Amino acid sequence: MATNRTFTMVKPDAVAAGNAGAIIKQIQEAGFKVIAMKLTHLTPQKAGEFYAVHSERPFYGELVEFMSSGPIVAAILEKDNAIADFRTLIGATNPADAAPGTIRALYAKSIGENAVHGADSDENAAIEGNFHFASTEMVG
Ligand code: 3AN
Repeated sequence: MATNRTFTMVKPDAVAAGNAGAIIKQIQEAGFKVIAMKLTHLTPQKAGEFYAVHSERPFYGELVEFMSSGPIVAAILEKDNAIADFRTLIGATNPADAAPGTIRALYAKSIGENAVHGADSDENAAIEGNFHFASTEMVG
């Protein structure tokens, strides 16, 4: 079923490299409307909570450390077919496998430091958006 909203984070590697503006521009040019957005710095506790679903994976500690290592830009985005279209726009998790022109192909350094997050389902987009934003911080 077509979904209307997704959730993204521009990760610490891309913010530190000064690429947040270019990434947000590419997202908007692909037809996504920004419903909520903030620059924030996750504590290790908050990053651990956000990625709790991955707590059994071998890279969990590394992921939490990385995601709390510097500021991120969190956003809720709206577009027809938002979940699938956004994952196409960002490319594969491993930038070595990401299609040319995708955000990860352009800006990601590695499978761990991969520039952007994109929600993988309607349900997770709502959970993740509500994790970062109060309803008063969302427009539309
Ligand atoms: P995606 O972000 O494409 O949905 P997931 O959900 O499999 O990918 O992984 C969540 C995050 O965990 C990734 N964005 C990446 O930062 C990190 N990650 C995934 N696989 C690895 C790995 N093999 N080594 C280090 N970090 C990883």
